[in-house]
Amino acid sequence: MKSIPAVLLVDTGVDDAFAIALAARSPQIDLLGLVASFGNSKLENTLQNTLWLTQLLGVQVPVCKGSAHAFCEPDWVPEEGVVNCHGDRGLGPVVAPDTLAAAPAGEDAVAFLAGILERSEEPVALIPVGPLTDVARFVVARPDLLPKIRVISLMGGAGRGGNVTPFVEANISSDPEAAATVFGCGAPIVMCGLDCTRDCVVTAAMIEELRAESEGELAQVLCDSGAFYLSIDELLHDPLAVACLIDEGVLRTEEHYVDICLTPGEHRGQTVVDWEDRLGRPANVQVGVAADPQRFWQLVSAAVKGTL
Ligand SMILES: [Ca+2]
Repeated sequence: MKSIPAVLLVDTGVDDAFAIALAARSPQIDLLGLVASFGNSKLENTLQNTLWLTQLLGVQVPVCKGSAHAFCEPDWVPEEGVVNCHGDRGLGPVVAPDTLAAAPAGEDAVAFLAGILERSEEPVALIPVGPLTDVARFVVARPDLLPKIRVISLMGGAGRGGNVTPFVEANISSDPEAAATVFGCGAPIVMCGLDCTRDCVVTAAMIEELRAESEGELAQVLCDSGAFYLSIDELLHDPLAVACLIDEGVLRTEEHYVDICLTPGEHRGQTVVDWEDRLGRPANVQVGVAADPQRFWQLVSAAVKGTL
């Protein structure tokens, strides 16, 4: 299979770190760039984490500084000291060095994405695994480049049951207006939401087995971060949005019309799926409904070990 040109948009984040390793090491993905935004931690942390991971992976992939806040909420600041499964700085107990050899690309995310899509002969897959802010900014600024988007394979959303509220998933909740813009942009969308990432269970025992089979600093960082994160939430969400491009058998999807709820309250940011197509509107999303956990972990664990 020919490799797929792709840009990964991250908010690194423990599960983002595994997604970066998978995208960078899979021979089926030609990783052309990374964009780091706010999300699992504030922008300065997610950017530093992303740069550090590319250094540990030994890949020369440009990293762009993305958005520090949501599309329509310029005053948003992350809550300090909130204990979550990503820890204070994004990688759980592991902290990226303050000084790194790599520096971010000197472009705004819109110009960065436009340059990559313009230079690519083939349409490029965008893989957002954090808030959809930078993808939304891009499709608004450069609708002329929509035909150069092969697919937007995103981690986010939930057709049935959320993780921020009973209805809403975290990435979409972080920037609902951006999500509404992206879901309505007309590019092909694959939604790896909680409906399918709930199948991507990774246990502490699986991480320890992986640690025993791996060598090198990257694997150590991923296993240390992963052990912390999985002790709180046993689901490794983000790599599924990458894995489904590498192996179509990883994900089962259904085509449906999906809308984003923007009404204030506990439904704000809900991905409302018309499961029975009652509205009769054209489907805009391939909704992931189930994942194959064995095939998923086979890819992710091989990426960590460097045996893909
Ligand atoms: Ca993420």
